[in-house]
Amino acid sequence: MIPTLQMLTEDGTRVPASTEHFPETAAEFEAHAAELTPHKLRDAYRHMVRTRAFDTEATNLQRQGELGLWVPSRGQEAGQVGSALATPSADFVFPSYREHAVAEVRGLDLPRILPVMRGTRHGGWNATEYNFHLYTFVIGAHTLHAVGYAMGLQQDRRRGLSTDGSGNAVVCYLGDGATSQGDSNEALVFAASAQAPVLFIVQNNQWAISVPVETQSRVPIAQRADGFGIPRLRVDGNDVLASYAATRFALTHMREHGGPFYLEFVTYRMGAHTTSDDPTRYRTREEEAAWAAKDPIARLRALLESEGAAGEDFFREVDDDAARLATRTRESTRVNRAGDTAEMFDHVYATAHRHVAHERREWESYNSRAVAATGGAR
Ligand SMILES: Cc1ncc(C[n+]2csc(CCOP(=O)(O)OP(=O)(O)O)c2C)c(N)n1
Repeated sequence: MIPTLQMLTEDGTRVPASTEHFPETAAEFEAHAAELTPHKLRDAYRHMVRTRAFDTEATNLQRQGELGLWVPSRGQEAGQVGSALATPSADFVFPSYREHAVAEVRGLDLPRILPVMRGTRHGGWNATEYNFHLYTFVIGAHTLHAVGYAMGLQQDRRRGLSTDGSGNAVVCYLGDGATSQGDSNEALVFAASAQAPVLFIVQNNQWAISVPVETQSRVPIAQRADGFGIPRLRVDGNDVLASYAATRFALTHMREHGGPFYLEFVTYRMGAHTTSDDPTRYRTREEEAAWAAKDPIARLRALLESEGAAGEDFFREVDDDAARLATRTRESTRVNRAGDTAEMFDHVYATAHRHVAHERREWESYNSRAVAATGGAR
C-alpha cells in the first residue's frame, strides 16, 4: 500500500508529515502547511461551511422541484478548499461537476451554478473571469481540454508570446470513476508525452455512482500515474492542511521540473451521487457512519478551537454568513427564468470571431421564427 499524506488527524490534531514515509519531502510539506496562518485557516473554514450550506439548500431546492438535478459535494470540502487555496488565481481550473467549494474559493458567487441545473442557462459564468471552466458532465472529457489548454501555454511560451496573467499550470479535477474513462487515460498519455503542466486532482470519494473504487482499480488510484510516468502523491482529502500542502508541493514541483503531476485525494461522498440516486441501495449505514466521523469541517473546527485560532463568536458569525448565502440561493433560484439563449455564443473565444458571429445571427433568426410560430411561448 502506498503511503497517504496526513497532517491533521481525524480528531483535529496537527501531526508532522511522516518522515518515515516521505523522507525527502516531509520538510517541504511542513513549510507549505505553515503558510496557512490562523487567518487563512479561518478563511478555509468559512469557505467550507458556506459551501456546505449552499449544497444543502441546493439539495432542498431540487426536492421541491426548483432544480432538475443536484450534485452534492458534502464531505469533499477539505480537499477542494485546500487545493483551491493553493492554486494561483492565474492558473486555469477545469472542474467536473461537483467542485462547488473550488468555485467558492475562485470567487464565483455560488447561486450562479444553479441555473444550469434548473435548465435556464447553458453555462452560467464567463470562465475567463474566474479562470474556472464551466462544469463538464461528460465524464473525463474535460481532462483532454485541460491538457490541450496546457499545451497551448507551452506553445505560447515557445513562440515567445506574452503569457502575462495566463498562469504557469492548469488544474484538472476528476473522480475515481473518471480514471477508468478512455478520455482520461488519453489525457494522461498526452500530458506525459508533451510534458504539459497539468495537475490532475483525483477526488477518490470511494464511489462512482454505485460502483465502488475497488472495482474501478486493482491498485490505489494514485498508483495509476506510475504507468504514465507521472509523479504522484496520495493525500488524505478530508485534511485541509495536507490537501493544501500537497497542491502547493505539486505546483512547485511542476514549475521547477516541468510536466504534469497527479494527486489522489482520499475522501468520501457523504450524500447521494446526485438527487436521482439512492445510496442506501448499495452501501451500508456502517460505512457512512465511519466516514461521518472523519467529517472535514468538524476536523478543521477542532483544530481552530484547540489552537485558539477561533472562538464561539467566529463560528456563530460564519454560520450566519452561510445561512444568508442559503437564503439568497433559494430566493434567486425561485425567480430565475430562462436567459437569452444566444449568450452561448458570448464566450466561445476571448475575442470576436466571424464564424461565431455568423452562427449567432443564424441562431437568432431561427429562434425568432420559432418563437413566432409558437405564439411567443419560449
Ligand atoms: C461519458 C460518460 N459516461 C457515463 C456517464 C454517467 N455518469 C455520470 S457520473 C458517473 C460516475 C462518475 O464517478 P466519479 O468519476 O468517481 O465521480 P463522482 O461522481 O463520484 O464525483 C457516471 C458513470 C457520464 N456522465 N459521462
